[in-house]
Amino acid sequence: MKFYFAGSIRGGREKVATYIEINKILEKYGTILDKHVASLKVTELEKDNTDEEIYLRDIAWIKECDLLVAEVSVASLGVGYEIAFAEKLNKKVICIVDAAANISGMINGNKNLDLIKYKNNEELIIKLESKLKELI
Ligand code: 6K6
Repeated sequence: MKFYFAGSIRGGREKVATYIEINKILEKYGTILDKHVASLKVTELEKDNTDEEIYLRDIAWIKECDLLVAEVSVASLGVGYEIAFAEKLNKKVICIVDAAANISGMINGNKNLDLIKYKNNEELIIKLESKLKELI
């Protein structure tokens, strides 16, 4: 199982600790194509890539993945774009959101997406593992 993980970068890194927790779970079930999104060193890891190179590489990885998992608590143009792109390709998409976040209506209202709402890390882990077992 190949995963693409989407999480806010220039939209804000407030939820990076949650991205790291999600990536730990995904690694139990398959390979994450883009590990840098959940890294504390993303700026350093990507410093030699132009935005055009990043865009072309990320689009290719979304085409390659079996499942896109997006943490959507922090509003991000890039994450929204990636979700819509994956949906158009008929990829499976799981969105994960902090129950206290002000989630976009374009995600909350799209019943084509699997949406996991969590109040704490324990709940997130239980719900994500259960969803992965259902889909894989
Ligand atoms: C690092 C620090 C600032 O800019 C960078 C390099 N930029 C990116 N590197 C890797 N992936 C990126 C970058 N910009 C956007 N993405 C993709 O879009 C990732 O796959 C994320 O899921 C999403 C983040 O979008 P923004 O709009 O929050 O940056």
